[in-house]
Amino acid sequence: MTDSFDVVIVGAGLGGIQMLHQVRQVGLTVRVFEAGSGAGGTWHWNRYPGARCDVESLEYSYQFSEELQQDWEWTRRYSSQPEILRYIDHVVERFDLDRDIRYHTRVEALTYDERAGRWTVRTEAGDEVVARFVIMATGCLSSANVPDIAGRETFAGEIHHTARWPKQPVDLSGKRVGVVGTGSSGVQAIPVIAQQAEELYVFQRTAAYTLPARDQPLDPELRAAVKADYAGFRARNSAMPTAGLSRYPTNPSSIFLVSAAEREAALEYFWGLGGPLVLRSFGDIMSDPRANELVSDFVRGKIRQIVRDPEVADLLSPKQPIGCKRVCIGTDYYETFNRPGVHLVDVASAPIEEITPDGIRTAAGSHALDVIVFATGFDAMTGALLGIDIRGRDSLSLKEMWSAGPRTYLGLGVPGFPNLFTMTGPGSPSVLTNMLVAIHQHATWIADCLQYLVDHDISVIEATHEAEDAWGMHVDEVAGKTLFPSCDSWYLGANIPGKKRVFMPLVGFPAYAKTCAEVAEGGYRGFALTRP
Ligand code: NA7
Repeated sequence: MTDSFDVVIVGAGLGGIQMLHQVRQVGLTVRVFEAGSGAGGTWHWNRYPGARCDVESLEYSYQFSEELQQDWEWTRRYSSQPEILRYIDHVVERFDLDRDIRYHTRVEALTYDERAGRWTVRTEAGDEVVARFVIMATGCLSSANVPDIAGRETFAGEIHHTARWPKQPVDLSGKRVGVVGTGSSGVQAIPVIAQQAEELYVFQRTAAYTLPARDQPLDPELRAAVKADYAGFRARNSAMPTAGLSRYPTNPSSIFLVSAAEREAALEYFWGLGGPLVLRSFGDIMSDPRANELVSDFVRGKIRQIVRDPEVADLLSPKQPIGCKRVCIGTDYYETFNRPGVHLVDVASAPIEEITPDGIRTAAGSHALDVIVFATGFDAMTGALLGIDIRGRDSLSLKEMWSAGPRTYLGLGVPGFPNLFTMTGPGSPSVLTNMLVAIHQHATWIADCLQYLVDHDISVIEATHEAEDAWGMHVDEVAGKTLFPSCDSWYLGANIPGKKRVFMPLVGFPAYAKTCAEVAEGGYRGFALTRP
């Protein structure tokens, strides 16, 4: 007989495990399927050297349990991947979550049976369960982008992707290593790999802005002050557009209202604070291209100061507006290019043509390598969802429905796909915020919604087409007021060949959270509710 649950959750990353905990509190039966061998999602897979969160640890943590946030002791300003994984394991154990999670189980297909009002969930092994509700907690950055470069299979050495890094340590000492990609993952891995490898070749297509993390042991006074009022700290962060770092509010002044000396002093101050804070030095950086250019130029000046070879400094200097692609937060990134044995290879002017048994050949020449590391990112926001054959009413395929780009209502529901929730889905703030805040808001909203459906004897909830249309226009309109759509980025799907260019996340957390709350208070406006 096929197992049946009230709720199936797909994914046991940070989203899926909080969701599991909250679904249990509603009193529903639940099963979680996870492809990996353990919980953690992003933090389970991204074990590459130097992997570290770029959101401060006091903020990149759960807020659903006061005891948990009081008990857990973060050790650094930014947590390393192993520390976050230890935290996740602790949460799984503390809330006894493992008993409802099936690991090593990849979901392959979801099919809605309209007559029964149930989803059939099929796994790669061919097993099936049925569920009334399905919650997709598949993550925004989980479907690794492996570039289709000719000759990959002929390479005589090892190839690794940062997002599929082996559990056992990879020995790079004395090796000639090539890293392809200079986004956040490459920027974190490159300085650490440079310390181990004999020779390091960095294949850069687009230079990214890397801001110094200024990671350090967590200040015990700050930790104590936050713990003394964690709820207040969370509330203040959630009131910020990016749902974080409320200790350093954006200077609202226009950059053009200050003298050149004042501008320089403000930029130096925010640069010195570390992390992404330089983007908070003036109010018009993300809306006025001329203001943005002044800040971009300030960072380019820093690169010229740090990197000794002017040609290398020039190549490392980004041309696009700062913040348009996600800024990278690094430690000793630019300094690494002063090390002997570290070579920057410009694959914008001379693209990679092929992988040979000996290494990588670009249009300008060949580089002999023992190990290739792809730090080439993800099919973001939609990749993991569309990697599953999801069929709603009338066998409608989500993949077909989203062929012109993802469309949702609130980033939570899709018309034609009843009782299916997309946690941190496209159209919600997700990756433009601290993901833990986005996860908390969605897990709480979905759990409250399930409670409402149970209490009101409602069997089916489904976003309406009207609500979805209006929401899509809203997401576009808000993005259009910013510089985000002005360069190629994974926010737009521009990193994946053939992917439709649509700006996927919603800019601005507080207004979004307010709308979601109003939708719920209004009896789930924009959703059609059906009683049996
Ligand atoms: P990103 O930010 O998407 O970076 C991927 C990098 O790989 C980027 O520099 C790409 O260049 C480069 N890339 C991708 N494909 C190729 C090919 N075919 N040839 C050369 N270079 C290529 O992914 P990350 O994993 O670093 O970070 C993702 C997020 O994780 C990050 O923003 C944080 O939120 C955490 P491009 O810019 O496309 O020219």
